[in-house]
Amino acid sequence: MGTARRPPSPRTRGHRRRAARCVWVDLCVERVPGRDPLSLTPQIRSFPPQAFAAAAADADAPLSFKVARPFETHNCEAPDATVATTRTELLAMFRRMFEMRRMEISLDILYKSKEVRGFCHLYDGQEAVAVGMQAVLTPKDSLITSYRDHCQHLIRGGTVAEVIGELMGRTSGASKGIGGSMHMYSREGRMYGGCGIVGAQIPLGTGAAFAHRYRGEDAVNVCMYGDGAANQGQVHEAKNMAAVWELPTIFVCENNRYGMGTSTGRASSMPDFFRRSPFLPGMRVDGMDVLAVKQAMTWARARALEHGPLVLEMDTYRYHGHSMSDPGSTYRTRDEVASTRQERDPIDRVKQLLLREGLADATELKAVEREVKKEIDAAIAEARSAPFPSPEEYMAKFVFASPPADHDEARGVGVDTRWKMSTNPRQP
Ligand SMILES: Cc1ncc(C[n+]2csc(CCOP(=O)(O)OP(=O)(O)O)c2C)c(N)n1
Ligand SMILES: [Mg+2]
Repeated sequence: MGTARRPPSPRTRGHRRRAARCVWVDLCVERVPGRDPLSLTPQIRSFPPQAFAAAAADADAPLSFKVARPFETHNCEAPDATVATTRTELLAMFRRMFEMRRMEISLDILYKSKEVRGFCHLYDGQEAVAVGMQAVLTPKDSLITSYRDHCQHLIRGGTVAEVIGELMGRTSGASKGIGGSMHMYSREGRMYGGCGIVGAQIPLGTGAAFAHRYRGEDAVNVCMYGDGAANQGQVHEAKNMAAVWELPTIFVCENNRYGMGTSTGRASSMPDFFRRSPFLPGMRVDGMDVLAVKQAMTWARARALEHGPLVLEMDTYRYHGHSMSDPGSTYRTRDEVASTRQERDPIDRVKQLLLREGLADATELKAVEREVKKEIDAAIAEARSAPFPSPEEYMAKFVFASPPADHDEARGVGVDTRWKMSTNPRQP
């Protein structure tokens, strides 16, 4: 590794910090009105606000709302509790979250009718986390997450058809139908998965943040993990390195209150995940409030670019069980799930806000829901008509190794690098 590839030394950090500060000023300029709500970039597919094309002339007039639950912080000051938004953005957030909910419920049905097989981890209940983040992230930022990744693919410019196609094992899927539910991926959206090994994405995300800094990009990495994964050793190793190198990493811990059937109270000796790393700033956010997530993310992104890593704990809730094999009712009561739906549902909260403030009426919102349902049905139809990957094209290439033509000379294919095909007793 040459000098140019070394991480920033303490001596160069000041310089980089100053560079990052200028960058943020530029981003602020770029982020003023004119930008479509929740869109990443015209090149990347994202939610088109056509449903609201006929919106009132003042649809983009500035509005502000105070978050209901204060931010709790560790090692830092909290951002302002008043969030700036517009009617257009709120409608877009409502539509986007409804789209995610409908997609996940449709996948549940497709799974039960065996059109989707394999692993399947649904995101319903947690939509506000993804959508609040989407309102802030730019195309240059990158994101990596666990196996609960369908909606993260959407916020990085992916489509519902790609998610459904992937789960149905079709070539139209995000990973060409060979990855399945846990392996969404989008190079153009800088969405690096979709990781099945609990916690494995955290060092990878830290590496992506290193790459952003190394290349001098004005970008952060959003590194997402669950409350269960928070107890993994590699999380702490990665956070330490991110802190030493002042990497622009936003560690987002989605605390949905349960791991794979175990509550945080039983599995974590210290379930205040935002306080877990004494050396990192941390903040707990109401992850069922999309505006609170947006505000937290705006603050976190600016801070990470200027000062390096921090932790956001999103206090959220998962309606479905851990995966399709978990009914989700053996370690929590039905009452708990029902009362969370009733009192904290992220979609209902935005809907009520829109209605209460006279920003939309019930008929308008119903029309949005109808439009989304049609869109999801069309994505299912598209997936059904797409081909399955052919074994020759995919399985032989990515799953099974075939010996190279000069296999007798091939080295390094066994545990012993001196191993040769001709000495393999299994070869005829
Ligand atoms: C290294 C490793 N250990 C165990 C598992 C099995 N496993 C899969 S998910 C999970 C729980 C993770 O819970 P959490 O991080 O809270 O995420 P959530 O499923 O709630 O989104 C476990 C133990 C795994 N996939 N990888
Ligand atoms: Mg969890």
